[in-house]
Amino acid sequence: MGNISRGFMGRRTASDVKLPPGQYLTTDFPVLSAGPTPHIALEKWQFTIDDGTNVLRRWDWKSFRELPAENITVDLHCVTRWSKLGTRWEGVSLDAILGQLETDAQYAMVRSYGDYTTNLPIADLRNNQAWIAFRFEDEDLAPEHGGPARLVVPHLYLWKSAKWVRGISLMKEDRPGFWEGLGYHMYGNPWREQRYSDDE
Ligand SMILES: Nc1nc2c(c(=O)[nH]1)N[C@H]1C(S)=C(S)[C@@H](COP(=O)(O)O)O[C@H]1N2
Ligand SMILES: [Mo]
Repeated sequence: MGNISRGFMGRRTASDVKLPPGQYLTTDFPVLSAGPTPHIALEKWQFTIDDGTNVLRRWDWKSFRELPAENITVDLHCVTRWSKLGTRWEGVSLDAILGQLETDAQYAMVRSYGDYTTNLPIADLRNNQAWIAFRFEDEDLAPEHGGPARLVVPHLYLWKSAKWVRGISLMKEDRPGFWEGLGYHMYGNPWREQRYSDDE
């Protein structure tokens, strides 16, 4: 099939696309993990939302998979400068997860199996911008890429897309997660090149 007939869902090339500043295009899918890959049995998997004191919501794999799932096609931008375009995922929108949850908290700490954390404003998890994905390119998400399930929040640098997610802690004030505590930006907008803590 030629490029033209693939339509807007087809894979774009460097010439059709404006990448965020300082990024280059890649077609492979590098694995970037700060530690070993945890292997989580589906029977043991849980996802919880807490407010720092109490668990407010809890899903096991079965109840999580009963939530409505969506297919999304999104571009990924890693702070190590690779971008990968048109990646296809299936996942549950954070809108379905957070639902009608009433909270005056403004920030979230996303928690992973294996103890990785990353912080972001709750507003960035809502409004169809973030998903908990469990399939990638029509296959169950591979453990090295975050399976059984990972956060996908494509409008921020990819370190915010926590692999092996296990929950979200709601916070009244912003606090740094793993990379943010090591000098990476608290927000991480690739279009504004917010790589390190002293970038505006
Ligand atoms: N739990 C966890 N999530 C993580 C990481 C990690 O080390 N642990 N690395 C982050 C970083 S820095 C990047 S670039 C992406 C990489 O995702 P990939 O390995 O699927 O390419 O995952 C992010 N999510
Ligand atoms: Mo990264």
